[in-house]
Amino acid sequence: MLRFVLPVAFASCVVAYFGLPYIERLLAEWFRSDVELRAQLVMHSMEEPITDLVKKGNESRLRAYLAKVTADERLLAVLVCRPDGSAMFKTERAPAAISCDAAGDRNAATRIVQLPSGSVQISRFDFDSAEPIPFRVLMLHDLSFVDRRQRTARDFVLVFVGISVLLLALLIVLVAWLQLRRWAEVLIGDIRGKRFLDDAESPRASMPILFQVRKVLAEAEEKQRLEIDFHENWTPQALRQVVRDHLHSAQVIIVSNREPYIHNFDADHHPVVQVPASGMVTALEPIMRACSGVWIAHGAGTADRETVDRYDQIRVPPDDPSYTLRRVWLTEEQEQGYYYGFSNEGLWPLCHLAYVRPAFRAGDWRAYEAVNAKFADVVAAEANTDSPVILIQDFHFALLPQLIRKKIPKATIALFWHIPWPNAETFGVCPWKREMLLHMLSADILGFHTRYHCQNFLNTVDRFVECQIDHEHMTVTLQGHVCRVAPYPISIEWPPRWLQHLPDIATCRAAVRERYGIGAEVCIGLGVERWDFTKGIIERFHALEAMLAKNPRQRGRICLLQVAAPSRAQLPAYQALQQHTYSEVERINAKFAEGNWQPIVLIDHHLEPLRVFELYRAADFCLVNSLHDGMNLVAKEFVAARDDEDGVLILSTFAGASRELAEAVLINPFDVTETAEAMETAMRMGRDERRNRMNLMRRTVKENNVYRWAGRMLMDAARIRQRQSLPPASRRHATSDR
Ligand code: GDG
Repeated sequence: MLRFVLPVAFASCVVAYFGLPYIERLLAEWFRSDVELRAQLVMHSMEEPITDLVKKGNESRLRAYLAKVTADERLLAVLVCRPDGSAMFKTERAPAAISCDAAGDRNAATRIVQLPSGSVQISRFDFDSAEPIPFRVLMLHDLSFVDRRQRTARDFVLVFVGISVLLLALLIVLVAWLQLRRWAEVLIGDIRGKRFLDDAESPRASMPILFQVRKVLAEAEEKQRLEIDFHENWTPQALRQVVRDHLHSAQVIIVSNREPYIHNFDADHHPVVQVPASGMVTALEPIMRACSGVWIAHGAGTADRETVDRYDQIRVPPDDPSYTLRRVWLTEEQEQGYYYGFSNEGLWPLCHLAYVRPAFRAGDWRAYEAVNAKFADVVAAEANTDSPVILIQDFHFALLPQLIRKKIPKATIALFWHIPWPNAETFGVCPWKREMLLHMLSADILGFHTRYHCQNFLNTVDRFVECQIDHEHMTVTLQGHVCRVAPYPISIEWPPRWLQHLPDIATCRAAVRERYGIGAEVCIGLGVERWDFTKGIIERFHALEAMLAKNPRQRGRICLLQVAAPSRAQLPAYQALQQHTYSEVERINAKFAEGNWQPIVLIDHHLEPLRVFELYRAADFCLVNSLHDGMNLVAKEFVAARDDEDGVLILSTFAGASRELAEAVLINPFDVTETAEAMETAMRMGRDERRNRMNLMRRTVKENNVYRWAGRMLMDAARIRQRQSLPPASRRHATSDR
């Protein structure tokens, strides 16, 4: 307020300082000429009587006459003087200091004399031709009233200026406040809706200051994005910095079904820790190591309960504890309905176009609801602040965003969907589609691997939910809540920590050949997956069969080493897949085996991560022919493991990874012939081409590592938190800006 009032007050003082003397002078001039006119008027009216009385020498009548005339308070006195300067007559109030000489010479008809009692104006009238005695009259007017009026006028002007300044200042403050409030509202609307310069044609863009601020905001955001996008060296330290600087060290909570460390009893009833075969765990574990925090997951191991403390917590990783794992216990029925039933027999086949029919049972849905509610309770119990950052993982927890939002309204919630999102028609077969979508939209961020999956999601929301969708900014607004839908292509840590425990490539190759009985001249093709029908395991066997049938020269020269880590083995579809796998391996091996050579070596159990990475280093090519896959981390792990810049990656175009690893040999996994040819291409490919392709892919995975994946999501979470911390924009902007 002072900043507005002071300049106005200062300017008014300057005007008053220079203007007041001028006004005073002007007023004095006016009053004096008025008094002069008055003196002439009075003289005019008394000229005849006074001449007559002087001529007659009748002093008593002259006294009486002049006493009447000077009864006027302003007319102080009249002096009648002889030509020699002596006084013929003086009225009573004539000041002693003024004599007939005071009139001055005859050229100056008027004079002003300063007396202690105030100023006096003397007007002189000469009657030179009067008979018998010429005389002159001095008329004295009291001018003290002029001083009084000047003072009054000055006081009035000062009060007037003071009040005007005050009113003006108030007006300026009011207008400025209204204007600033409006700009603030518009800016807050812009910042919330991330609309900076894209509506430059709108009338609001005509406000120059606003335009400038928006421009700066747009530049700042762009700079931040570029910094993130071109940050080539995303490391655990960089991620920690994001949490510290941008999220102000907020508590980070991860929620997933699968736990990063499972404790199972071995044959001697000793708890043994195991890292599960899971792409989600592969990606999230290094992030938790970097950010600390709490990871909440289903305790599914046989020794899990024995290894937690009384709060169901355990510090992990076991060798270097850096974060807390909080285990949640489910009953067998809950696990059956929520995990095996709705998640894996319903949503998994629904989201993967692998032509396995999804099964939806009301009982499974109820279990899914109950388990989601249970996890929401645990999240609320583990939150140690009212605004934690909660990273929910995968399709097991579609209901969690809304359930958590109700318990922790200020939480920043991100749900990452690790599997593909199908098109609207496909998703439409889910009986609880609307409930799922409404719950998901309570998140602040919904992440998918690819833009295509985001578009599918937005189209699905468009079809089944009444809400506002901004396709340009990829946001969905439902009942005032804005949910950002964005692609975050997941990745792996770089460099993978397992590499430091492994010897050079030649030693790894020798060890693997020895372990699995593969001859020195035999080319090693590798497949690593959870034993899942989406991964195309049977299809790759058929491709190998087709290649060996078509090209007998390759017999004895290639061995496909297939790791199939058992997964969801309780479910009929997975049991059938396992049986089918065994029978196909047996059939194809029997068809082509020669001497010690057999075309397929099946590793039908879970391997330790170190052994998996040893296989990557030993392989000549890695075959990733998923029928449908959100991303596929095996492809990225293979590339990361090859610090010799050798090896060929064959990759399905239906895996999200194919969007980034364009230098792989890309295939349609449903086309057996094409896959067979790709294997031959890999076997034939020269060293230079292998190096060039591998180099490019290694650069991509190095730059787009998992720290960058998490960093981008956490930066977006930080931006959302910043926006939410702003005061609410006015209703008008809140609706019109979206
Ligand atoms: C989902 C999406 C998305 C495999 N066998 C063993 C083992 N693995 C490890 C691999 C890799 C991981 O499992 C599998 O990664 P995928 O990416 O293929 O994963 P899914 O489990 O299907 O995961 C997928 C992923 O989420 C991440 O968002 O990419 O599209 O379906 O890390 O090395 N690990 C160990 N032993 C094994 O026998 N230790």
